[in-house]
Amino acid sequence: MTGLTAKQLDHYKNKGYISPVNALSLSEAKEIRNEIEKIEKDWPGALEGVNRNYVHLISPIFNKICLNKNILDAVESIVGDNILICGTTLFIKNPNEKGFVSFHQDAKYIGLEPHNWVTVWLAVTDANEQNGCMRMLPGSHKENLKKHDQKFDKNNLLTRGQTITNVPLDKTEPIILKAGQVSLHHPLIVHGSGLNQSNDRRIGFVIQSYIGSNVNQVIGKMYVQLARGIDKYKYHEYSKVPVELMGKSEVSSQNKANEELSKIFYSGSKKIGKF
Ligand SMILES: O=C(O)CCC(=O)C(=O)O
Repeated sequence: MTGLTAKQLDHYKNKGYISPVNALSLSEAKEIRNEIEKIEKDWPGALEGVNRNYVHLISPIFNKICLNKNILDAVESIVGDNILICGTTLFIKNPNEKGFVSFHQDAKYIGLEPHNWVTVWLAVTDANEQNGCMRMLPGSHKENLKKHDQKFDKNNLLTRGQTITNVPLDKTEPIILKAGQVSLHHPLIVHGSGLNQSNDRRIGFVIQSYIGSNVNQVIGKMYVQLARGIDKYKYHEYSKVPVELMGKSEVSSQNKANEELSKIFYSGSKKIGKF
C-alpha cells in the first residue's frame, strides 16, 4: 500500500483533515455523475430524502468506488489494516437551491466508538468556494464533542440540522477539490458548507464512514461491508454487495439499512427530519 505520506499524515493529525488526495480519474468521476443522473431520470425520487444514504448498496458503480485502491490506501494510513465501509451519502447542491450544511462534528449523533474512523468526501464535480465546498475549522478535532442546536432548517442538508454556533468563518479553511479528488476528515473536526452560487451542480459522494473493525455502534445496528483486512470483532451486520442497479434485493438492502440508520440519527429526538 502507498497511502498518505508522513507529511500528509502530520497534516491530518494537526489539522484534522487532509486534502486534496488524488483518487479517481476525471472519466471515473464522470461515470459516477452519469450513474446519479441516470437514477434520477429512470427512478425519480430514488436518491431523495433518506434514499441519498447507502447508495453503494443499490449501484455496483457506487460500490466499486468504496473499494478504490487509492482511497483505501489513504484510509489505511489513518484507521489501520482492517477496514469496514459503514455508510455512504450523496451531498448534492443544485444551482438555484438553497442547500447548506451547518457547522457540526460527524461524531455527534452517529454512535461509532472509539473514533478510529474517517470520512472520505469524493468530489464527483469540482468543489470550490463558489459552489459551496466544505470548510474545516483546523485543529478543532483536538477538542471534545461540542453542543449542537437542532435547527431542522428546510435547506439544511443534515439530518437534524445540528448546528455548532459561533464558528469563526475567517479561521475555517476551504476544501477545494477537482472532480475525482477526495478529502479525508476526522470524526471530531468542526466543518460545514455554504450555498452553491454557481450554474452547475456540486456533488459529493461521501463514504461516511470507513471504520476500523474495532469500532462498535453504541446506539443501534449498522450494516457494513469489508473493504480490507479481516473483521475479528464482528460487531455489525453485513450488507449484500449489489450486482444490479436498483435491483429488488438491492433496494431492499438499502431500505433495511436506512431504517436502522434513522433510528441511530434520531435517537432521543422528538422530531424526525427528511434525511
Ligand atoms: O457536502 C457537504 O457540504 C458537507 C458534507 C459533510 O458534512 C460530511 O461529509 O461530513
